[in-house]
Amino acid sequence: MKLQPGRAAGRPTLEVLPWAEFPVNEGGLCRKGWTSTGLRGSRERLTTPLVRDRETGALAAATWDEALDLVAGRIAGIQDEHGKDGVAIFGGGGLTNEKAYQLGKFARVALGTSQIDYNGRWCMSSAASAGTRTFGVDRGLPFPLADVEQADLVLLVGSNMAETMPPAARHLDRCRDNGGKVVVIDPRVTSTAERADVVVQPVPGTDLVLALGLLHLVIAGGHVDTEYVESRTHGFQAVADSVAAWWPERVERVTGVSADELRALADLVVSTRRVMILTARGAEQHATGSDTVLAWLDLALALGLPGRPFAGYGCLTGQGNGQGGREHGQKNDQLPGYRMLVDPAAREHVAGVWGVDPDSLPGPGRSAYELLDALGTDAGPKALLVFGSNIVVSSPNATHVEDRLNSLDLLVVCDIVMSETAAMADVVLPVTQWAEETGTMTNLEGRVILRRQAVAPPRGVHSDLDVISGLAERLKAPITFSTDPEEVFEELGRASAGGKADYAGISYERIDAEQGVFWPCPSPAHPGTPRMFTERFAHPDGRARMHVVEHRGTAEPVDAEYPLHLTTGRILAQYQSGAQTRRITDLPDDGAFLEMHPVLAARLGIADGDPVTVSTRRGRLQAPARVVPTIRHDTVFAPFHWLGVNRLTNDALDPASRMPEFKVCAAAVEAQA
Ligand SMILES: Nc1nc2c(c(=O)[nH]1)N[C@H]1C(S)=C(S)[C@@H](COP(=O)(O)OP(=O)(O)OC[C@H]3O[C@@H](n4cnc5c(=O)[nH]c(N)nc54)[C@H](O)[C@@H]3O)O[C@H]1N2
Ligand SMILES: Nc1nc2c(c(=O)[nH]1)N[C@H]1C(S)=C(S)[C@@H](COP(=O)(O)OP(=O)(O)OC[C@H]3O[C@@H](n4cnc5c(=O)[nH]c(N)nc54)[C@H](O)[C@@H]3O)O[C@H]1N2
Ligand SMILES: [Mo]
Repeated sequence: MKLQPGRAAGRPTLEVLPWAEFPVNEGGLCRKGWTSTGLRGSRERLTTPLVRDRETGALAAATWDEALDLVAGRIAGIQDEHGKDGVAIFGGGGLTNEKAYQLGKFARVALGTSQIDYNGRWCMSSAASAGTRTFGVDRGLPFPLADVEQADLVLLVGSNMAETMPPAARHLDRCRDNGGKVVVIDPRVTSTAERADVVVQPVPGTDLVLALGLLHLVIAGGHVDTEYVESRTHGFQAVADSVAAWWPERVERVTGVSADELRALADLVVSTRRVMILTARGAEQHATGSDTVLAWLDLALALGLPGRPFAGYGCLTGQGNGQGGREHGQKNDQLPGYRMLVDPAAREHVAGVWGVDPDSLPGPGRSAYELLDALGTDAGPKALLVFGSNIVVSSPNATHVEDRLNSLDLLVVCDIVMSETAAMADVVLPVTQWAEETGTMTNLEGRVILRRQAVAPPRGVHSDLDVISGLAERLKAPITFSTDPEEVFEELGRASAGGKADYAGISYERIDAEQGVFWPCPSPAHPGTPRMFTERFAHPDGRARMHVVEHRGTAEPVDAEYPLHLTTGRILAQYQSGAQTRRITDLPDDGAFLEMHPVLAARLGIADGDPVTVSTRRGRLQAPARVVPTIRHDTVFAPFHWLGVNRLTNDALDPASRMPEFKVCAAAVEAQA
């Protein structure tokens, strides 16, 4: 098998896109972006396939043919014994659209398995589920990011944008320069909060009640956009009835946000016209995450925001291809273009593009955590192939996940470095990274952008597309899997045609010429859709749905034994599981820490920098204390970039999105003796 570079291989990206004029980041990168080339040619890069020696237990170099023959042979054996679903796939939101699409097709056609899901389940799934229910479609931002600059008021609900999307935070600064106001809702006063006009610090996991309380005040004050609600939505009356009982003092008891603060916030919201509500992981990564987003969407609709210029609701997407990665088939229930596997017409269409019998396609499989939880059990898969995720570090209740991975007959990991998950694998396959391959990504605005290959990959390294194709061939798949990204993209366009995320009119040429193209874009003559919902929503009758949601509270309330809320998140200098950023020497890597308020620290006899033990019902972690006045007294925070933090987190899942409750569980902290 040979690596096939994209057609414009070697052409410097600068000639393709005038970056400084690119409206999303204006050529700006964050610290991780500037240093990311550090992994190129680094000794940390994997450059040869590795196969675990059964006798010594060590990973040893193998040729690509040996490794792929072995993987295909073991897959065939496992499927003979345990059925097609004996083999599972775990994908990633960092993969290009071409890879994500090809991975979904590989699972359903070459493996015939229903068992595929991906790390986006940890990421935007709650917002995706809520957006689909309310609007009939899920697109992170239904408007360009630069619209933020023209808003009168931006509400950031659980986003630390200044650390997690620094180039995007410039738009926020300009919004304020233009006279707009910014509200940050976060249990911590983050660097994003430092740029805000108003900071609201709720108890973790109570954003839902905050939204209900605001809607209560909007209705009580007579500020509902009645004309909009009547002409563009369904379900308002039931929602209005349900929030009647959420008067400010009751909201205060749940959220810790005072009744006065809530009233002031409501006054601000109703006195401004262009209000933008943006949620991120702080509000979404909860077992009530999808209901929380529904509640904020109800508020947005009652105010008549979605579709109004420079206003509305958006979800701040996570990974590089967090948006595209969730559209084209690596989700357990999904076919390309946001089509659903259970829909006979969708199966017919996509099977037609693929050249297979629709009846041969499996049905929906398990969601990400349920899949990991089932590995190696009697009813669960016996083999797992991982593409683009470091699951032992980033999954909730990680000790359990590690146990499940250890119980597998076969673990295959495709990665660029020896991640903690790769280190557990039976077979490790070294793949190309961003600059070394061509492919498209869809950003948080629904803008499809093209990243051309700029440099040659290290010798011995192949693309994920090569791996998929090589395995499919060895598994005697009924169809072939192209390794040429542009060819795959053209096929993706046909497969997505007529779907909600319709790419049929998008080509590599157009992306280059137009600074990206926004989906839906059903034909080459269509201009693409930067702003959605201006006239209608994506439900068949064009109206949005409002939803009654109830306050359920967090899955694991605090008690005498575990009296503190533990929340987790990110810091500027590290990325996700740290697999890439910890290997870049220019980035500070101080390890995990536990942030706590001086009042709590004093009560526990802890000084800044002291080693502490934080424990939950699932595990313990030792880390230095970081004593800061910016966090709530009842809450502690740890970044999840280092192994061990997720041994503490709760695997309670949201019933609709299957999102785990990363953002809150009950914890105890003590000084180390
Ligand atoms: N530096 C850096 N940037 C990144 C990443 C990274 O790993 N490092 N990862 C990327 C990815 S994949 C994603 S998904 C995004 C995530 O981007 P963000 O969502 O901005 O990041 P987080 O730090 O996970 O969470 C944001 C904030 O939520 C707060 N929070 C915790 N619990 C609650 C709660 O119950 N309610 C509210 N309102 N807030 C709460 C935390 O204190 C935190 O400041 O970042 C992307 N950018
Ligand atoms: N406690 C806690 N846990 C969390 C979160 C949280 O806020 N708190 N956030 C969650 C969120 S939002 C996310 S998105 C996840 C992310 O967590 P992970 O899914 O673990 O994400 P990464 O660390 O980016 O892992 C990606 C892996 O893919 C490799 N890789 C990079 N490019 C490629 C490629 O092109 N092909 C292949 N095959 N591999 C590649 C990288 O080297 C790395 O090992 O973590 C989740 N976990
Ligand atoms: Mo994410």
